[in-house]
Amino acid sequence: CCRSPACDRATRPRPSPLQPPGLPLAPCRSFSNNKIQVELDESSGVAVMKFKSPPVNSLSLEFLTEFSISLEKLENNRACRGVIITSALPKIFSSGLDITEMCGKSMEHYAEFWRAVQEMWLRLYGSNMVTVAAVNGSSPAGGCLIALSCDYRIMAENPKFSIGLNEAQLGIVAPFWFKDTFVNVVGQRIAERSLQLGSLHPAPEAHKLGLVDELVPEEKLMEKAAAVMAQWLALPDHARQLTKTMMRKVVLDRLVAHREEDIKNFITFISKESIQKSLRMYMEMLKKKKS
Ligand code: CO8
Repeated sequence: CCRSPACDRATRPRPSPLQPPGLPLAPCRSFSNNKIQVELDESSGVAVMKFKSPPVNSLSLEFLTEFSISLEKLENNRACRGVIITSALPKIFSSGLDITEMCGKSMEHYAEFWRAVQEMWLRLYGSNMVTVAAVNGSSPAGGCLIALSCDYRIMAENPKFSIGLNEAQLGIVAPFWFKDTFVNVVGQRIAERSLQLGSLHPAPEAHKLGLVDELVPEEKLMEKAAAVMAQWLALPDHARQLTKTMMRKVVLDRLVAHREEDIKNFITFISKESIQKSLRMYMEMLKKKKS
């Protein structure tokens, strides 16, 4: 058992608590891919991951692959205990799955894309690190899933920013593991209503529903996220990690057990002409809204 990342992380010496703002900068290691920038402060053990894929941080195959690789790198780095996830773009956290990846592509592409979506979620929801989402913009569908998969969600208190699983509005259905993640945060009743209506909740409403844990003025978001992270990291890793695993394992295992079937279901569903038509109309609606 002690070879597992959880045990390894639990028994190694813990770095110092998170450095308060204003002190000289601690040693930082950063790596940046095309779409995601990561900075790890080795003295605190906290990484900040910023999505930087304009215009809207949509979750393309390339983005998802970079995301999973970045998470894996941090997970395997003994100096990292927690990650704050946010966006480098103004007004948008993430617009969710890249709809163009689900339109007019081959079966092979749909399979590869869906496997990457699954992989991202398995890594994030199952992470041993403390994960805090600093939601600094709108966060529909897959963007909401990322926030829901973290341990704690702080959102900028701007009512123009909204969050939710709005798949029903696109004429598609959130998969069971999106639903499970949502239910585990807000409970059955709220999830049932919100999912059926494909609701996007403005930040104040999302807070009322428990979809996000806290609202703060946008300029205080990162400071608050750092403070929350320090609070979570003050506990011994092993107890927190084992508790997290106990809470999330059933839901994670359900996808692991049905992964291939889930990919097949996605391909069958997304290739239907009626679904393709809905997605095309939705993309057109987005473009019209702009002009
Ligand atoms: N995918 C691809 N392109 C997108 C997406 C997206 N998710 N979102 C926006 N874009 C594009 C727009 O078409 C536009 O392109 P262009 O510049 O070529 O016209 C560009 O990004 C900028 O978009 P906007 O002008 O709309 O930008 P705004 O800042 O005004 O608004 C929003 C940003 C709020 C994010 C808005 O773009 C929006 O609402 N986007 C749609 C978000 C959405 O509904 N996402 C759902 C994706 S589906 C998903 O994540 C889960 C699917 C589960 C699959 C289950 C199947 C079985």
